[in-house]
Amino acid sequence: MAVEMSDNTTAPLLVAARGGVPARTPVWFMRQAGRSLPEYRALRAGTSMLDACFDPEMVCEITLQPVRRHDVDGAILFSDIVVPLKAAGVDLDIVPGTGPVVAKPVSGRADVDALPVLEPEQVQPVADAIGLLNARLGDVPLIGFAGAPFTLASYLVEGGPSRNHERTKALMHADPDLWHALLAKIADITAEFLRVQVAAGVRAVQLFDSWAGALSERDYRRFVLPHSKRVLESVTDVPRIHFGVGTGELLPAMREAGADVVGVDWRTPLDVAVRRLVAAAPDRPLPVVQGNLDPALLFAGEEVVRAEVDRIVEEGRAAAGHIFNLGHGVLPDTDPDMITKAVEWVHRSR
Ligand code: 1CP
Repeated sequence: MAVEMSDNTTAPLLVAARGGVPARTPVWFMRQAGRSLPEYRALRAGTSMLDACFDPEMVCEITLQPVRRHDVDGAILFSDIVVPLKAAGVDLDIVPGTGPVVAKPVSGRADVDALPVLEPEQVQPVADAIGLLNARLGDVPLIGFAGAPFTLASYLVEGGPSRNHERTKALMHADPDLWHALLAKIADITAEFLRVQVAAGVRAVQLFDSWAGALSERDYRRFVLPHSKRVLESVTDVPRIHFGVGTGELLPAMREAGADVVGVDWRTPLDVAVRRLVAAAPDRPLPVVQGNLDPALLFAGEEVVRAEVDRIVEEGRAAAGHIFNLGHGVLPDTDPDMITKAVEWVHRSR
């Protein structure tokens, strides 16, 4: 589906996202804001994660920190995928060292019926942060984001981080009607959260379906794809990036969800990913991809990182556009100087 873009900038990230030829290969890193930066840890000391997410000045400053330090081509809004759930009234917390923890996990019809809708004013602090950021970012595009319905459902059903997603998969198969009702409600919240961010001025969005790779393609198509597709269709005027971990087998199905850019983790080389995406839709234009340096390799030394950057840039030439990124988020102990160097090498690569 052609997307109407109101943003006529030459910002490399946005040019690449539309399949154009940017002045340099754009690069940003998932989880670039936060944990790996000493200036982030200093600023966050004494403030809980969720309090930080609802403090516009703090969101603005944390979002800017990696842009100042690394010369990245995109700023990712500092927030979390559970922020819209919290704002809408779901009782949850982000526990240091663990992640999101839900007080009363969803298990039956009454729990699904009780899920609230998100009113735009409940995430006004996020919109305010975006306003501050746009005044301070210059031409570096701000990327908004939200959690995809499946990944958010996993936190709501499991009650917290989960390795196997067993309660989630049990619900999906044992009571498909309830499952679809749950995902439809989450999709409404996610779509509203993205609409608020776009209205406030983000110039691209990423839909994080981090845990979708836990599903078979069959289950993804039946239980998840229609809901993610509906969310992506609800965002109309900025490029949309769609990302998951371990999704090599799901790439063709994910393309059907309709995003402008498909994120690829480190397990699938970008040229292989492009072949799979093309085979799934031979009549559509060549896809645009984002990825896919293994975040663990930032610990392997300069020579390794430099060679990986070259390989990935080369493999990315198979696509209509390539936004360089990691295959998943920056790991907490990563040396920030290695991130700065990787950015420099990506920029020098063409
Ligand atoms: O630069 C950035 O990307 C920072 C903004 C950001 C983003 C995009 C944060 C801050 N969280 C997210 C998205 C997010 N949150 C995802 C999708 C991306 C991914 O796959 O990594 C997911 C799955 C979460 C859920 C979450 N929140 C986890 C993972 C738990 C698990 O299941 O393994 C964790 C640890 C959090 C807390 C969190 N989010 C962000 C920060 C800086 C933190 C740590 C806060 C703290 O402990 O005080």
